[in-house]
Amino acid sequence: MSDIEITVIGMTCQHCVNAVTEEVSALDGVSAVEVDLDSGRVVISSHSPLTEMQLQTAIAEAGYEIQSPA
Ligand SMILES: [Cu+2]
Repeated sequence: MSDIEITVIGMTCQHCVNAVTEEVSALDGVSAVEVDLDSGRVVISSHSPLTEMQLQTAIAEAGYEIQSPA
């Protein structure tokens, strides 16, 4: 179990938060996703390690961008 923290650019409302949460939650091993709308900070709890590529793809699927890589 590990926690990964990333910063996502472009989220403006609860809908954005939901979209990011949904995409990241769908990744293998992810047990929890916590999104702070104001700071753009996303904390991901995962049972298996996630690659930067996986995260980038998930965030892009949701329509946003990672500012600082994990
Ligand atoms: Cu939104």
